[in-house]
Amino acid sequence: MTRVITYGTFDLFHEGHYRLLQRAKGLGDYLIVGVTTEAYDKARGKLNVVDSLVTRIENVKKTGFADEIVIEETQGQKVNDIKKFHIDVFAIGSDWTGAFDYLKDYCRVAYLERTRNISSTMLREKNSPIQRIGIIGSGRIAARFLPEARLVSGVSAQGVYNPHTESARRFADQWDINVYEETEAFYEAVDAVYVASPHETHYGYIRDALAHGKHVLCEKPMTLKQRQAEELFGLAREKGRILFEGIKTAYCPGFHKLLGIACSGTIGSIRNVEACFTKLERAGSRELTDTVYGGSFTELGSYVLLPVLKLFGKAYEELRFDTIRDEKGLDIFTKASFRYPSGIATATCGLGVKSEGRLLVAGTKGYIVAEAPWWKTSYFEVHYEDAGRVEKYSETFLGDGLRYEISDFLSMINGSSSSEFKLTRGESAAVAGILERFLEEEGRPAQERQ
Ligand code: C2G
Repeated sequence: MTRVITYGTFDLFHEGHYRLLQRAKGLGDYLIVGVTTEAYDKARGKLNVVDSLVTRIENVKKTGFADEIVIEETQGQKVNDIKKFHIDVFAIGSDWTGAFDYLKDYCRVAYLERTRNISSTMLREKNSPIQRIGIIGSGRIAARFLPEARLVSGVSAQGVYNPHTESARRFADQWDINVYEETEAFYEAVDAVYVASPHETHYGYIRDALAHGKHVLCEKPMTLKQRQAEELFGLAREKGRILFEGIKTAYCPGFHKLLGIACSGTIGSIRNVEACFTKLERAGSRELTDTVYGGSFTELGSYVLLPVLKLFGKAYEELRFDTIRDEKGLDIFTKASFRYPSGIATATCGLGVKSEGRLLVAGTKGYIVAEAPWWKTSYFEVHYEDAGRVEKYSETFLGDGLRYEISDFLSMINGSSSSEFKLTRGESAAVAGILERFLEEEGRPAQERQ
């Protein structure tokens, strides 16, 4: 009996998949089909999978070609499967020609000609038209966004707007996108907007973009006032548009896994959360010279508040800030201390003081620790009373990580999945409320430009 194996995601099952399975089955007597998990697809950079694993398996089953279906979860699994299932032939589409030659040591490798003019990507684009994203702002963050957006299928960077037209023009040239000098023409040309302008201008731009019926992905901090965040989410709902705050850690697969483990009871009840992120800035940087909106907490606070709010919620009983300021009065190191009914937390950040950037979640049975850069979580450990027992977890974090939030933003626009739970509207508004209170206590209340 000749045993054949093939693998795939089989998203939005189509004729190309059908024909591949049919021919793979024709190569032998028994066909095993490996269907990828979402986590494995994410790890290999395939971000926009629409169908759930269950649906994809069902679709493979329905063809009647698969004698057995297995789940493909990790890199390196193919070799083990081939040995385990005594495989004679490994089959895969010709788009992979050469990529699996290393399996020739274990079985015959067959590259089957790919069916032309059909692909899951094409179907995804047909079902949900490409979202043309316009970028507001042309600084460092906007420059980080573009290469990441290019890796997410289903979005295209349409152009840039910045009232400082010189900067916008330079940016557009560099990235080969359009430049818009008037907001009306800009909104006319786009479906969604990425706001990467200075903090104090976010509110005005978001309101404007929503009023024009555009979806909005806004850099953190979305606003510096809770009431404004709530108002904007209300407006988005009214307009039937997605408003999404880009605290990238919230969408990063490793951080998501860490939260899952923390909430699973593995470390017991959570009693303490300590999050720290410091980044020494150059003396002349905007962050250290803007005496109204600069400083460590407006810059990095969103990151360190995130695990606190995710793990303990928004209903803290006490909040106190301790701050070290520079000669201009700007906070260069800030510690926000929270008291909750069942635990305590600190969110610490610095631009002028260096500390160990780590995330620590302590519970009644053990603790989780993720070292810097935990805000791009790719590795963490779970420790227990028995010092010899350490569980290690790793997760892929590709590039700058913005691709994850862009991909989630897109899924929410297309209605294919809801990522709202990763950072809820309430959590976003709570972050704004904490930043607002901090700025008030610092004697520099936010006055967003309208
Ligand atoms: N395929 C095809 N013709 C198409 C589209 C896809 O023959 N028009 C084949 C692919 O070459 C692959 C299978 O259908 O053999 C599944 O394709 P995908 O769902 O895109 O999965 P893929 O990312 O190719 O999975 O471990 C995963 C595998 O290594 C590859």
